[in-house]
Amino acid sequence: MSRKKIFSPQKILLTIGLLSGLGLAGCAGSPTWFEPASSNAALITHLGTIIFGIAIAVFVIVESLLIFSVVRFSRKRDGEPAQIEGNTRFEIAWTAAPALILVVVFFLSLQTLTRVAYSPATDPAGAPASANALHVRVVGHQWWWEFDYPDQNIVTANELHVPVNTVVNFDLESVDVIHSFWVPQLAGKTDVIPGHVNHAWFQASQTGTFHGQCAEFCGTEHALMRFDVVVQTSDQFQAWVTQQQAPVATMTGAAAQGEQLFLNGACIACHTINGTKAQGKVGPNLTHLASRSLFAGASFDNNAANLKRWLSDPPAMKPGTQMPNLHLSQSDIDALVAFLTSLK
Ligand code: HEC
Ligand SMILES: [Cu+2]
Repeated sequence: MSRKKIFSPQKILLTIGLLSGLGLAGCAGSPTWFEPASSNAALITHLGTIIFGIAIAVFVIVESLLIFSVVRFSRKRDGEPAQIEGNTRFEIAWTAAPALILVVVFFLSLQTLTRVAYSPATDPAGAPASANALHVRVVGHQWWWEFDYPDQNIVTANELHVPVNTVVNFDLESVDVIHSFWVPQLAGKTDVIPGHVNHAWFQASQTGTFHGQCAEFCGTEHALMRFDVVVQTSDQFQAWVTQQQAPVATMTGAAAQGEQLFLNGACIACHTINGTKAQGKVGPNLTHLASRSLFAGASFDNNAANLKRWLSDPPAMKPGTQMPNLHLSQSDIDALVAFLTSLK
């Protein structure tokens, strides 16, 4: 009877291949810290690379010693090797070496931490204060992000617009549980804590759309609590500000019918539309909903088909969501979506 080998080289290679395939598939389109797009993210990536390098060196040394010992001192080769106990010099060495590595990593981390913690716009010890820093209040909600621009009088959700090469100072707050604000390509994680205002900042060095994600487990839909950061040239950003400040357009046809349903229905208990009697604060401000490319924690493409699916049964699309199924008729849903898609 032949004994089956459990760990054939083919099987090991296959396993490694499958695992790395899975890992890469999981990364497609998700946040990455490998391509920093701000000074802070560059510092964090730099530190991460050093620590990763140290970890690889430790791995290679330890595994080589292990494999060497297994082969060199195998019973098959020379019989049972000498049984020794204790070696003071070795023990001191393998206690001191990791301690030394940890001390080095600690001081490198401390250095990075102090450099990313203070915004040049608020910290006198930092770089020259930039007078035109942008101020954004970030409010974490189960499970979506609110972005307020107090100086511009804008309230939006799940899509943060910022100008390139400008310091952006964030005040982070939560209305419910602890969340964490994280945009790997722009800023490290900062906790978003109820009853306490935390601060973060970044200065984007290139334009583009960067993915953000809540990084502190906050309940059922933690994974669908995402957002996008759209970094624009200052002209594009100004155009966006002007658009967001504009009042709601006058609706006609089905959209006007939808507007009436909205203003006379349950929606106003939870949603705000600037300049109307809809002043609810439980859900996202919808004044310029149609200007955003994603909705519900940046989880779904913002188009008529998805909005219809959403209004017919929100918890079916995002289980656990705080927006209930309002049991709307199909004709009401059609009119409401005509209205929502006109909120440019
Ligand atoms: C009980 C409160 C409540 C009521 C009533 C309510 N909503 Fe919502 N709505 C929410 C919450 C909370 C969210 C955020 C859901 C999430 O992302 O998990 C939301 C999300 C949305 C979104 C997606 C917005 C975005 O930017 O992500 C739309 C569109 C929407 N609601 C439309 C409506 C309409 C239309 C009505 C009335 C028919 C309505 N809602 C009634 C609470 C409510
Ligand atoms: Cu979360």
